[in-house]
Amino acid sequence: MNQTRKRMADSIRFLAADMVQRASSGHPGAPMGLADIAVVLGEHLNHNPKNPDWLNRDRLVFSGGHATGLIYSLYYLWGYGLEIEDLKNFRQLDSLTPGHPEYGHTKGIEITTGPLGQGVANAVGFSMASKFVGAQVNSDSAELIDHTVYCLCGDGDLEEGLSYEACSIAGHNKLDNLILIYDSNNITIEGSTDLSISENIPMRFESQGWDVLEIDGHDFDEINDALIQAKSNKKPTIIIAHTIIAKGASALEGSHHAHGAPLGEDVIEKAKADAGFDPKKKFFVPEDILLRFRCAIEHGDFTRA
Ligand SMILES: Cc1ncc(C[n+]2csc(CCOP(=O)(O)OP(=O)(O)O)c2C)c(N)n1
Repeated sequence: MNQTRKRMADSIRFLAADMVQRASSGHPGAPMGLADIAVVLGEHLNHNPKNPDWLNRDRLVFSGGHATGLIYSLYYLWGYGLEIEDLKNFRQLDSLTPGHPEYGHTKGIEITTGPLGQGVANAVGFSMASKFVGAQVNSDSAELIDHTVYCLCGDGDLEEGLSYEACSIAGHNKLDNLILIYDSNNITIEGSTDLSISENIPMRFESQGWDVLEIDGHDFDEINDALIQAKSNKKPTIIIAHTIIAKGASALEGSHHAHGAPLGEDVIEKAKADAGFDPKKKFFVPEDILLRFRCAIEHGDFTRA
C-alpha cells in the first residue's frame, strides 16, 4: 500500500515541478514536501468532486496559497474538472490555474489565499460556522452538519500575528472539528527559519488549548495515525509534520532555492529517474495512479448519500 502511496505522491511532485518549470515561475518546494501528506489526507477527506458545493463536505484550506502546484495537481487528480491542459497553463492570464488559488474561479477552492496566516484564520472561521450551523440543525437522530475542517499551513503562516489570534479563539472554543497540518520544513523564502523564529510551537499551541501531535511528514503510517487521532480529539489539533522542502528533488532537497523558483530541467529529470519515472515524460501520471485518485469521485457519491 505504501508503495502505491509513494507513486501517488511522486505523481503530485512531478506535476507540480513540471507546472512551475513550464511557467518559469512558481513554488515547487512546498508541493513536493507536502505530497506525502496530501495523499493520506485524500484518504480521509469527505468530499465529492462531482458536487463541490455539497453542504456537509469537509473543508480543505491551503493557507500557504503559494503551493498551487499541489492544489491544482490534487484537483486534477481527484477529478474536479481541471485537465492537464489547465496545468500546462499554470500562471497564465485567464487560466483556471492562477498563481494563487481563487475562490469562485477554480472548482474546489474553498477560499482565496496568498497572504500568509489568512487561511489559518479562515479555517477557524469555517470551523466556527460549522459548529454554529450544527447547533441549529443537528439532533440526536440526525447529524446533518458534522464535517471536519483541514488546513495546511507553513512556517510563514505561523509567523503571522493573524494566526495567533485566530488559533487562540479556536482553542478557547474547543473547536474539535479543526485540524491544522503544519508543514514544518524549517525553510521560508529567505532561508532557514533560524533567521526569523525560535519560539516553541508545541508549547504555544498547548497554551492556546490545542492538542499537539508531532510526526514525520513523509511517513505514511504516522500521517494516517495522526489524522485518525486528530479526528477523535475534543480540542482543535495541530499536527506538526516535519518535512523536507522539495522532497525528491535531489540536489535541491531541503534548500530554500526550491521555495519559489523552477527547479531546472536537469534536476526534474534526475528526480523522475530516481523515483522510477520516465525522465523525459512531462505532465505524466501513470494510468493506475490516476485511477486511484479518481476513486474520490465514487467515494464522494457514497459518502454524500
Ligand atoms: C503576509 C505575507 N507576507 C509575505 C508574503 C510573501 N511570501 C510568500 S511565501 C513566503 C514564505 C513562506 O514560507 P513557508 O510558509 O515556510 O513556505 P515554504 O517555504 O515551506 O514553501 C513569503 C514570505 C506573503 N505571501 N504574505
